[in-house]
Amino acid sequence: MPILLLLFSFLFANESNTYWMKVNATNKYERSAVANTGAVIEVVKDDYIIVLGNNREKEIIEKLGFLDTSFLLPSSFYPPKDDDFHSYEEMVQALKDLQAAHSDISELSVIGKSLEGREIYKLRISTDLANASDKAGIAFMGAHHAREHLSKEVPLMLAEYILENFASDSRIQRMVEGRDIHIIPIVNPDGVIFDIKADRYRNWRKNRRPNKDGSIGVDLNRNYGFQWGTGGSSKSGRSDVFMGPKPFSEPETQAIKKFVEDNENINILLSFHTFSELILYPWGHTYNSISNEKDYLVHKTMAETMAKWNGYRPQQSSDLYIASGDTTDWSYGAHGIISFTFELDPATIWEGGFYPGQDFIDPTFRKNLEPCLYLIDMADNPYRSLQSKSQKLGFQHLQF
Ligand code: 0X9
Ligand code: ZN
Repeated sequence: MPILLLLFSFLFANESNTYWMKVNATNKYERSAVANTGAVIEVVKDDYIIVLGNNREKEIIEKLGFLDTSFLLPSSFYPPKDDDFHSYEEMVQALKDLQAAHSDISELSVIGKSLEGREIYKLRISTDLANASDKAGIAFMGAHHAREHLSKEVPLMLAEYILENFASDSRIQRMVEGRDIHIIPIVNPDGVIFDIKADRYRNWRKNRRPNKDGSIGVDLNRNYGFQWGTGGSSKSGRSDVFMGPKPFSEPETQAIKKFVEDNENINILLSFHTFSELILYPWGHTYNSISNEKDYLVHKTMAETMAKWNGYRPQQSSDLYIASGDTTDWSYGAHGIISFTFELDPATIWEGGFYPGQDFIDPTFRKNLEPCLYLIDMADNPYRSLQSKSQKLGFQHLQF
């Protein structure tokens, strides 16, 4: 390792001692073996993957014979030019202001509290809010993972776009009249705050649960209660993919569980993450495809349709690597909701990874707007996506 990098790593080593690793795993089986160490796979290429993990996980990967290069990840300073990103407090204020400016068609509520007692907010958009449960529902959520800051900006901008264009755009107007739209930009407030504490990016992923072994944090995207703990997650609190002591052990996943159970009209769910530019659909816990052929085809077709707008790669989650206990395996597996995970921009770690800078916010939202509107449209009957163009009879979409 170059001496300067070594010095930098030493000075700014992030407190969880995370290693950046280039790993020679070349197929989904080798990638799943790496995921099973408890390390996090962040980039998947044909002939290697980029992995973040602690010292123990690095040692196991080394023993497996897969490790190419590694270095201790420095935690950078939070650059002032990233001010356009919303902190938790700024997000809460933005949601309050937005709701107040459009109070006839939106409602702000708290669906639960985080472990440290912070409120998890949900903005609901619909005309005739008192009877919104009778309409087709859709849920968007962001920031399960603390360091994935773009994943909370995109759902906020979607809410802004819908509310600000309602009066002037007849397509948006029809969507708001015909749908029950739920937007939860920050599922993990404690983690989001911690990741920028003292104006330093900390590469934090999990919530802030003090674990029994003295470590901190449960991976909320390994804590959902469908096929929980069946692969690609860890029993060690020190792992970044710690599954937690039991399914739904965390107040944040409990809040989402209750929200989904309370809103039986939800037919489509989209969970935003970053990064890699992917559209993922269940299953994640098994290499098998969804056995209901129609449901499998709906996910695949919708993912491929959306990919034409945002240019992302559509694929089954487990084609990347096995991971169990994620949001979408549960929302589809336990509730039959057609579910997607978007891994937003950028495509690679070389463009900034989790911290690409604020210039990414606007373009990332723009390329994902049409996919989001398409999902809202399809929420009354996602199986419509399987019909030919002339049969669809939905709201009008951009042509490609
Ligand atoms: O691993 C995750 O939780 C998601 N990726 S992230 O880099 N944002 O952490 C992907 C979840 C998709 N599920 C599976 N690959 N099984
Ligand atoms: Zn994530």
